[in-house]
Amino acid sequence: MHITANPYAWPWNGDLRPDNTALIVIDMQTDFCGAGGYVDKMGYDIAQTRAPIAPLKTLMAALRAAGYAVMHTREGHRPDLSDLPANKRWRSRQIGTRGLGIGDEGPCGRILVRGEPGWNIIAELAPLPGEVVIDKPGKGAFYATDLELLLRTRGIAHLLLAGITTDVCVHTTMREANDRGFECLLLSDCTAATDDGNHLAALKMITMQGGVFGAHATSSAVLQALSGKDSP
Ligand code: C5J
Repeated sequence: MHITANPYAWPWNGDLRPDNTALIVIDMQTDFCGAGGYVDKMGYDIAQTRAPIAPLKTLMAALRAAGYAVMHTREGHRPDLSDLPANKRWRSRQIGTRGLGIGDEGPCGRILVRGEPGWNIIAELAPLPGEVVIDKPGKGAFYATDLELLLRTRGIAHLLLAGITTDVCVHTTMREANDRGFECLLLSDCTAATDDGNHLAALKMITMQGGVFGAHATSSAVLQALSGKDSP
């Protein structure tokens, strides 16, 4: 089975099965798409980062019903900030309301700190009991986590990537996964950036060199494939 995608029908080998493919939903946390969260306090428009919520909800339901694994990530740091590099904290304070940065107290609790309200995955896309949730201190979901071990143990070779933001955590994770040999498909309407130009550039980057990091497709192309209608 293939999914209609750009720049090639995905996956490369047509071997798309529920037992070798997982959806990874990246950082759909209040801090990135909720009122009063980190992205909101930085002054970006959360309407952009909320755009993937509706298509993602539909896609997650369809994939779960078809037996595909749905996994989630959360970016966040330990309450004592011992896993927060000083330069990451400093840079995060250079923009936003009153210089609030990672680890500081905001309207949704301490920004990007594990256990705080803003760090939670939004209720609309909450993980189901038993689904994998990866807590990551960095932008990529493979760095300093057990994600690769979990995927390899389950025999997952293909990754559907969604969540926010396209140009930062989603792209970093896609690049990390690609270097590890995972076949990646980024779902263009199930991701978003704080800047639309960056979103479009991130999609374009994927298509270079015959699909340098994999491919991208819409969630409707995935739904079509799940319904049994293969791409040409
Ligand atoms: C950022 C993310 N943008 N989830 N994190 O800092 O993309």
